[in-house]
Amino acid sequence: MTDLVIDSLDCVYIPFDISHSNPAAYCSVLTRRNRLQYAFDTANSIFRHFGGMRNRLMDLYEQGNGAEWKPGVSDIGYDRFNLTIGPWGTQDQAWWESSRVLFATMTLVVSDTMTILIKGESWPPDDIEQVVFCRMDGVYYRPQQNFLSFFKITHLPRGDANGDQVINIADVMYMMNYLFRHGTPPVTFEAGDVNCDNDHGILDVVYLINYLYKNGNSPGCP
Ligand SMILES: [Ca+2]
Ligand SMILES: [Ca+2]
Repeated sequence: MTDLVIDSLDCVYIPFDISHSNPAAYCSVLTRRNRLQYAFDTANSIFRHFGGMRNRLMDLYEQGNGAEWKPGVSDIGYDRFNLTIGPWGTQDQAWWESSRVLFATMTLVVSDTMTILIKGESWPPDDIEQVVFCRMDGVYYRPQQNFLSFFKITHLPRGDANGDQVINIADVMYMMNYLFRHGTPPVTFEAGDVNCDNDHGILDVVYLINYLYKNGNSPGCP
């Protein structure tokens, strides 16, 4: 049973540090998909359903609640950015601390392999430079499961499912093996999502074959 006080979310603040494998590389947070005014652009929102997972905030919005959630990406620099999200309406604050649902999907543009570190070393937070999840009764908490402290992002073109920097028949075989023989997933989600519909399926294989052998469109988003 849901307790709206305990299972609530009053604010989220997550500071990130970025380190690059190549000092000359760049990283930018893709503004169009992460800024406040696009919060409920259902295809591009930071709250979009992604990779077969439901986003809790998009679910709320689709049920007629949640329009007052305010996401923002601030203090964007070469080696850092902050993600802040705050709900302004009571219904919008309903959350489930132990639920394994998607919270937000960040979109970044990278030119190399980079590591993003969530700055959450000390707990509870004593200043704004650390992760803050706050309930509507003012209690801080940390998400219970799978709270990553860092993750790597590697740039791969869509279609390069096996990650060898070439798009060819080997990627078709790799995707077939993954989809139908319980093989290894694509090296990055985007590399396997050839047709850019936020999912992996036979349509991605068809798209790749059309591109490689039938003068079809290049992999990627329109
Ligand atoms: Ca490849
Ligand atoms: Ca796809």
